[in-house]
Amino acid sequence: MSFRFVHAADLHLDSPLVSRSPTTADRLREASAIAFSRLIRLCIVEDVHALLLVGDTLDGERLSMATEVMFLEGLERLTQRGIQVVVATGNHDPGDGQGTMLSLDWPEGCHLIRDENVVRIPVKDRTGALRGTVDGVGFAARREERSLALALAPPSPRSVPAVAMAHAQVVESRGARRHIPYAPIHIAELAARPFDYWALGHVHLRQQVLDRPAAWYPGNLQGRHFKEEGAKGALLVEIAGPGRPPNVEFRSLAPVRFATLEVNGLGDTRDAGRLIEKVGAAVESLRREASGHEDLCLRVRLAGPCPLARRVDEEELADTMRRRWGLIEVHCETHALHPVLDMDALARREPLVALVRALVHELREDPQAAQRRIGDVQLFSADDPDDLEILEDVLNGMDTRIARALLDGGGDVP
Ligand SMILES: [Mn+2]
Repeated sequence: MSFRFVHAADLHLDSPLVSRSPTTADRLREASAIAFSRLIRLCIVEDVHALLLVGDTLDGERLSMATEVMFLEGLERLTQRGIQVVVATGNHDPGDGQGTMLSLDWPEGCHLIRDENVVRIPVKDRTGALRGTVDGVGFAARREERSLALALAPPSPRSVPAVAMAHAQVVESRGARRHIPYAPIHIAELAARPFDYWALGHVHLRQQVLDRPAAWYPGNLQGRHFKEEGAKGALLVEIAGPGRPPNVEFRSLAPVRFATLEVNGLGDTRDAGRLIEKVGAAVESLRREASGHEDLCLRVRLAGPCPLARRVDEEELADTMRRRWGLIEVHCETHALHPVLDMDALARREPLVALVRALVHELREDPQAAQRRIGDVQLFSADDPDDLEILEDVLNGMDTRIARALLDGGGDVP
């Protein structure tokens, strides 16, 4: 008998969205409600045994009445159908005495894991048969520096799949550095606790952090800014039996997607029409990927040589794009765009351009070289994917940007 559940985390309901325009903020509030109703529908349509919400369900203490009603009614639709709901607290919605999480009128069949004390929930189906167990810990207070998940251990022996849930920072996960390192845990520590599945929350980038036992972050439910890009949703998990590897499927639920488009190859773009056409091709391909049911907030980075480099107005282009393709929000960045330069000739003429070119080439080919140059200062690790991404960003077009700066400083365009 399999155990089937939906794993979601970091809903951040009623996030204040201060960094967005009022219009976008309205769309995102609506999108967050739609994503939540899709999450509920997913549980019903897939007829799962449980919904796991692994922390930061609420963004902060304040929950509007409309959101509170929507949230509790959604959960009640599940519990009425015999689908159990397990909610663990996180740093945004701690379970201490004054918290909103404690004052909510949770429907029967909802379990709140509110502090560091391990809770084990037997999950049963409608016939009363045991399908799986969920062990979890939660945050009592906002700041939690202890490794709470270390207290979790699977039942032994067991007749049904065992799942662990914890809002925690897996130290080695991608994008971990963008989050405060609350309740840190290492991959080796997850591996040493042989659950059938680790349901994690906190890091907003969806990822599998470990293969056996499978450990996943589902990412947040609806992106709110450009650090939360791509399709967002929840994981549908099925475990055929204890010790069996889970089947994990991502389901896209967010109606609004944040994305960054890098547009290069503009060397032959001599007029506005051609520029719009080139950018439009990139927008269309993103739309196809988003399968047409997501509205887009776009950041468009134009880079490389372009005859229009000195004419492009960021705001004007963004506005044109927004209207033309019905996008919610568009930001254009053109700082990496430059006039068509003969870099070989420049490098021969300008020693600084030659030096930067050689350096960029060296760092691209051999990221370890960056480490050697930086020396013992532990700012950069050539083994860290986050660091390599930052390095690649910095290097991208660096030689031509410096060449352009030199030219703007009095040189002639060759
Ligand atoms: Mn968190």
